[in-house]
Amino acid sequence: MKMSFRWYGNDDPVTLRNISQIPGMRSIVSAVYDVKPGQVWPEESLERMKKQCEENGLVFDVVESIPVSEDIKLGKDNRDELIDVYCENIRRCAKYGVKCVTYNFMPVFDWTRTQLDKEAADGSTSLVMYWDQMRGLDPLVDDIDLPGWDASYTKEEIKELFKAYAEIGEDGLWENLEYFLKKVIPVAEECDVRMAIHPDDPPYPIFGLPRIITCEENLDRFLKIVDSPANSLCLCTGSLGCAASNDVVKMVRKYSAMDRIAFMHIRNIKIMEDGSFEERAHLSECGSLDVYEIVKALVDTGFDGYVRPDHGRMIWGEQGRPGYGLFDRALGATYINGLFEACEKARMTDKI
Ligand code: DNO
Repeated sequence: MKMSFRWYGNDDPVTLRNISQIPGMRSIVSAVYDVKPGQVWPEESLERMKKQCEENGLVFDVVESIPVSEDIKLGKDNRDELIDVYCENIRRCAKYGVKCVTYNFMPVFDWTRTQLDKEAADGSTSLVMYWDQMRGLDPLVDDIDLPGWDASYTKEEIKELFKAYAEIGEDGLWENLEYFLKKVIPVAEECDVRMAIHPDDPPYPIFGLPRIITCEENLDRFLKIVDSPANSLCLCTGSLGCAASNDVVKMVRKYSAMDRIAFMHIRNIKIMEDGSFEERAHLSECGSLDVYEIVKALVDTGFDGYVRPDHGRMIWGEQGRPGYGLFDRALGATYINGLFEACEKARMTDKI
């Protein structure tokens, strides 16, 4: 496996130097942040990113994300032009050494939480989604300011988007995803890039918007649309794991054995009785997921893709981007590295 770390570019309080000091760190996961979604990424930005990473002994070979415009997800008339831009961005990333591109197909907004700084008994803070904070919120009435929520929409625009998604529903979203994949995956194949779809986070409808990358049945359906390693998963344990019905270990084992996981996001969550969840430290004993079994499933199936320690808590007084501080993610990386080493050595011994 290739250990990686997400970096938000030069505005990130976490520096490449910091990241390079984490033992076993290899790759940088980043994106071009200086242009709007739907625009072509300047080659200079990619070139600069590659160079900066190399100067710090790191490889820039994973992109997260090239965002998919709402008009593509909604199947609007202008989607072909937007998909052309998308493909051009894949080509440009490949030119600068990128091997894996992460994206999601979630309507309107990305991950959803109700609080970013919930304090635990030990004074650390983390992201949570509590149903009692969620209920009662109505995006058509309230000014929603949730993480992952694009605050740049006006209320009118939000209304239009909700209406449009209600009209197409899940079936329409699947059709539009299929249309997108059939255009984009051949380009990724040509460029030797693996596209990695991120599951919906959390993996169930929010505010009535359709969500489809949610469970084993739907992941099977997704992978069959274009049966190619270039059409793969970014298997995010914390996103899929928020639905108790998802058997994350089973999913990891199955899709890794099929060589359809390009990227692993590893983190732990604790599912509460009412289905709410809290992000926790990476260790198995801290949450609902068995991280040892997840890593073992990867090792048993010969996984050689990218791994990153996903969201960390804020600890030791660190201030920064919620979920993306240095300290707890570095602890996560070290823990995950330890699990890999142990599982790999045990496997070698078994073989002898
Ligand atoms: C959250 C991330 C997601 C992810 C996108 C991929 O921290 O895992 O925002 O980057 O969904 O497009």
